[in-house]
Amino acid sequence: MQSVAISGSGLFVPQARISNEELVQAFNQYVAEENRRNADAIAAGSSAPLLESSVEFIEKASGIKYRHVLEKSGILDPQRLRPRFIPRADDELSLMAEVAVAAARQALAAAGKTADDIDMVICAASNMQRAYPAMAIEIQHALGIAGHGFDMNVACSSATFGMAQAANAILSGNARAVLVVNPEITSAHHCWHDRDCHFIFGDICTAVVLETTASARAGSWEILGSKLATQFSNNIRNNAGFINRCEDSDPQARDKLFMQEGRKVFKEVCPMAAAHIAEQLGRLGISPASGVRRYWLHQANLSMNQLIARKLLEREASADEAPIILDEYANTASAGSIIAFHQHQADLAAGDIGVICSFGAGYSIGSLVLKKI
Ligand code: CO8
Repeated sequence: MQSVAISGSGLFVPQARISNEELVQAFNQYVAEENRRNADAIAAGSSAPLLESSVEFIEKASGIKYRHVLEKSGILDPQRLRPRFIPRADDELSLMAEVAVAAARQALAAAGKTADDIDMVICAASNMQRAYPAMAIEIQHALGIAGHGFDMNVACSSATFGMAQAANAILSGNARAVLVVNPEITSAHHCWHDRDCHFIFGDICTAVVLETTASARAGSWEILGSKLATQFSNNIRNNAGFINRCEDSDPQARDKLFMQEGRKVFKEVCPMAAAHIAEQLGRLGISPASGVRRYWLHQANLSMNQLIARKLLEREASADEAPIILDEYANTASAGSIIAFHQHQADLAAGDIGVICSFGAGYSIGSLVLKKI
């Protein structure tokens, strides 16, 4: 029977990098300025002062040390706290397509494929730069790919859900090979002035090529199975959308950016993700503790990954078993588990089993069990 493999991956990393120290310095300057501006109301007790952030808290609570971003100066400007992007003309390549093309070229080269080999492009990410035309179609055009493309958004699970759709398209004969790109420009929909979460996100783009196992190069990863699950939750939410202007709501209001109940997310998603992976491996007859060589988990929070891996292995996981990349890149939404896969798969041997698993807003969980061929 025909099966599908991931035959190449690519990673675009923005050059600009922000340390926790730099981020906290800018944030605390914003806090001081806001508190000065509101001094009378604070003194009268009608307004609470904003509280400072701290490097120690960020590292302890999340494990994040750095994040890469497409534009640093605007984020670190205490009067702005958001990136400064220059508008582009409609006939210029859009920012999201630009980073996707850079990652895609690497993935194509790694797979030993050219544009002529690809029949379908999926742009899967937690936010799209515009409503239409689809980002995927612009990326397809920029790369000179025939066939078709479409966008999809399942927040942090966009990449895994996208790969599952790609595999189905190949199995059904709709495409010979599929390019899945995950341009995550999280800096533009992240709330850099919210102390509870200002440190969480970074920008990145990942890309993978999927094709039949028969046509894939040696060293590719056969997909033994994929499992997708969603369960509605408001604990991670962003209310920005095209209806906003007709509601006459404030486009700058807090709810038009990423919001979360971080504690609840942590408590609810960890057991769901561990059970999801265990159930899928069980169906494939693979032991989570002894049958899996590597877990490429979603990268939101270090303790979260340690807890999920501990539930699966029934002991602490080593960095070799469940690599962490969020210290360098922070949470990159759907790209996180793919970065881990991209950077930590070459050393494994033919026959080794690995699991990619994403979890996040929706809630949404997507896992792929892979075998190196
Ligand atoms: N500095 C100092 N102290 C702080 C700070 C700070 N920056 N922030 C909070 N504190 C204080 C709080 O005030 C609190 O104090 P007290 O105990 O006195 O009340 C104390 O620290 C503890 O606060 P929390 O309970 O909030 O801290 P946690 O230990 O829970 O850590 C985390 C917070 C890191 C957010 C943690 O809860 C977490 O990581 N949760 C999981 C989050 C997660 O996985 N979310 C997934 C979202 S990603 C996703 O699905 C993609 C969405 C689309 C992408 C959008 C891109 C923009």
